[in-house]
Amino acid sequence: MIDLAVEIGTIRMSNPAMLASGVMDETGEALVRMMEAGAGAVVTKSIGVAAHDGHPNPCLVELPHGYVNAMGLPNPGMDRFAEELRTIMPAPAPVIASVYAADEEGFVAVAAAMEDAGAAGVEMNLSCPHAAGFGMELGTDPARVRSMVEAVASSVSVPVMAKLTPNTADITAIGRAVEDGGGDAVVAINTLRAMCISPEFARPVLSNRYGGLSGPAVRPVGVRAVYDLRRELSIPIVGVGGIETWRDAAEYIMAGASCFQVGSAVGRRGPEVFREITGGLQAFMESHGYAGMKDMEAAVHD
Ligand code: RRO
Repeated sequence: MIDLAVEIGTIRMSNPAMLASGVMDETGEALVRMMEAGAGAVVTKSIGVAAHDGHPNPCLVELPHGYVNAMGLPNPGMDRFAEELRTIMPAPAPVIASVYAADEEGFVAVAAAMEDAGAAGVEMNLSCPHAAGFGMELGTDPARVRSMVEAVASSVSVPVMAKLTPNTADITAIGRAVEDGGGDAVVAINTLRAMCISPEFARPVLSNRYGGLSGPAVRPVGVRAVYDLRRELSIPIVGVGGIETWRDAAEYIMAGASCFQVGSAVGRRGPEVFREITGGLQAFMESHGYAGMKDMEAAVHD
């Protein structure tokens, strides 16, 4: 059997399929369940300095080819979540803490609390498409991105990744800012800013009006983003957006991703999706003569 192991800095994964932030990742128990289902690593729900309620319902719309969500960063805050993380340490697979904040100081505080609680890496959320003062509002300005990544990368010793938004004219400019700021990897992509309307009620369905589109509908956008980033960056890329099968994962890897994340598919198909994807990838790689992940990475680039 082909060994699917991958490394992002000091984060060692037995396989390249990570749980994406925001799905089945709010408690230690849920994170361990995803590891047992075959995830090579897990990313937590985005955690901030203080507890946050999130948006009122309705905050999720299910569509034939994906979800539109506006959860609104619900989380218990860094102190309470650090306690939760400690209950599962040492964990059977690496836990990467997704962190959000409004400025450098906040990012540094949450990242340090998560490292202290046992997180093997930090994923900076610079890309939530519907959170005033957070996420994509900060993550579309290369100078701000560089400054925030610099602040976190120089204050923790675990690898620092930054999750990018596709809602920008040139994602590679943001990727370059992450690399220049000392980030260890970029994660592409977060959700696409979207809206659903109820004709009967003549109003938007989500209480927040705007939400983020995920699932199979966004996959070609994510694959294109990874392809573009690969042409410009030297740091590893984590591909995410609409991966449900081994073929989808292979697209991202061949576009230039070192590993990938699975989010909506866990909701749409269940946690079994991790073993389905990694098993399928192994069979494909064997039959097409790929020796390991590095061998297949960026295969479509000249
Ligand atoms: O919590 C959310 O509403 C949310 C976040 Br933090 C994010 O990064 N992306 C998204 O689609 N939803």
